[in-house]
Amino acid sequence: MRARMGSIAAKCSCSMLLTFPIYSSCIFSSKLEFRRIEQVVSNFDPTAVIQLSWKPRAFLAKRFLTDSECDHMIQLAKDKLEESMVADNESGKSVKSDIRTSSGMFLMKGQDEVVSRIEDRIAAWTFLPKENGESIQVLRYQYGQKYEPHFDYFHDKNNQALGGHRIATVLMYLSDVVKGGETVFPSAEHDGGPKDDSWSDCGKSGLGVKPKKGDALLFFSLHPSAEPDPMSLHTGCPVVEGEKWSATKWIHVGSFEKPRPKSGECVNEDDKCEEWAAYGECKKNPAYMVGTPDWPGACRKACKLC
Ligand SMILES: O=C(O)CCC(=O)C(=O)O
Repeated sequence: MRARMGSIAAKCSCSMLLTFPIYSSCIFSSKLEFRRIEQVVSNFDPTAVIQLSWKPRAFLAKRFLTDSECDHMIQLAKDKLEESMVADNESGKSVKSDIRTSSGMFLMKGQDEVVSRIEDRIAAWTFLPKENGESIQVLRYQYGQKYEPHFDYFHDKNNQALGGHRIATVLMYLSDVVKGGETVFPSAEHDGGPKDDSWSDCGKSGLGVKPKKGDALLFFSLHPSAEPDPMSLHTGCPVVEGEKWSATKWIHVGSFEKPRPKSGECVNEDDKCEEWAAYGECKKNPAYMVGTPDWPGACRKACKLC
């Protein structure tokens, strides 16, 4: 596969490559960039995608992530977990709630090469631009922890200000779970047929997906008309035995990038940057404060980088 892609790319002009969607960023700035894209392509096997449902639109990609990619994301997250939050339906503010009892943290977009490659692969699969995605949230569910039925599209206007509604979600399973932790769509048109006792009771309550390390679930929260799809209601079932690790990428209708300072401008993007820098955050939290060449951090001035 890798060799074939290489030879196709070598023979094609950029405009020809544009007709081959996986190569939509065909303006390879360097050989290295080409290799990176090639790796994205060779690590994504479209024949391993199963259509689960049309109402809601839901698809499962088997072996979407390698074991080492799963382990890497867990490693990045495991010392930084905090109680998960939900968006309040009226104010849109993040609040703690019994509805969602996992713990988690957000990685930085393009935090490192592995994360960046996974984000490229998500864009290649969904045909949705990378810039429309939020940063990946890594989640850990321990015994009994769950996310009760909810929609991923928002009910408040504040959370739609940047990028509009969430159109799709890619949920990546980073671990196997002994029992429970299934993702279930209770309002789906089909329930996926009979289920044996390897499923939890919650897992049996609708169209269910068992967490399997490396697999990824893609579902759309909006219809192609951009209206919310109530059938996209979904739940993360309580873990009955074992532990569940997952990583979520929410993708919006439009760009989710905050307007960046013009190039050359040396500013802090948050009033608290100087205070955080004084507490040593430039060293402790470089991904946010300093960033990477592709995704400059929010406090480069306070960290004395420009
Ligand atoms: O973990 C799951 O199965 C569901 C997670 C979920 O619904 C979400 O992160 O929006």
